[in-house]
Amino acid sequence: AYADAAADADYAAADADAAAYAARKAFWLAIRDRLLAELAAAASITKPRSRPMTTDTQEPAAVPRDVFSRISVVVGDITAQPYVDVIVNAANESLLGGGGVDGAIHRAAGPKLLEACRVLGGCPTGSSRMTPAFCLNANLVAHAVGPMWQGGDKGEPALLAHAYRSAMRMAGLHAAGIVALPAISTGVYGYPVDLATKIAVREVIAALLEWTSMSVRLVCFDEKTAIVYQHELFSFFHEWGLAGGHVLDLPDCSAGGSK
Ligand code: AR6
Repeated sequence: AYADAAADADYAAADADAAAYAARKAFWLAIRDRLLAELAAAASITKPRSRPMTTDTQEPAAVPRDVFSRISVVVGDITAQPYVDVIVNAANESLLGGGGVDGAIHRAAGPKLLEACRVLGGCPTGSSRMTPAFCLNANLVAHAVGPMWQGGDKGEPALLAHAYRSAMRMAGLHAAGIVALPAISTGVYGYPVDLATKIAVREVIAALLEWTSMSVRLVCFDEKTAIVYQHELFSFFHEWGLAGGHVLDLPDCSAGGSK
């Protein structure tokens, strides 16, 4: 009778998980449908709209379709991801750890990460430094230092772009196949998510054009950020005339990971 009760409890828990999963999946499918409807409504636009330049990155003349198949957006904890070659950290200039994703990465990597960071002696804003990943399920960590948001007129866009570019370049030079990235500067540093996302997407695409065997997993800690990323990716590839032929990966909601 005890075994039966335990089995019943297992089945009930599994049913609850399945219901939660179905609800989250329906949520994402509704968002995808809305975005597709927006794209269809905008289909009369045939040439790229002009976008405000947020960084000094050159607009690519054309974005090959495969670039978009090398980007996925997931919701979750970056330290709990399946193996990646490089995890990008949102660090500060001291490189000596902190809260947010930095704290999570140091906790998961173990104390050797702090020792390795100490040797580096800091890193200026807009740049990055590489260390081993120690106990993380990854090979290397690129510690990127994004800017603190101070209203947007203190060079924040260029500094954020350079932080991404530096980390992606580090990853490329280390022959990374897959790179996991958090939304740098959008937590403790207060960078507005919509503005930061435009820069992140642009820099990631520029890097994927350069490093042709690299893939990127954009790891969002919350669903709201993931929606902004999805939206920016859709609008970016719509602008470059690639809509219709490719469906982006939906975030892996089964992994959970809301704040
Ligand atoms: N996995 C993925 N994303 C996460 C995680 C996680 N485990 N934890 C937080 N985020 P933040 P910043 C998201 O504050 O704004 C640190 O103290 C978070 O929701 O980690 O660049 C450093 O030492 C947000 O979307 O980094 C610096 O002093 C994003 O990661 C300072 O914070 C970045 O939030 C850097 O601030």
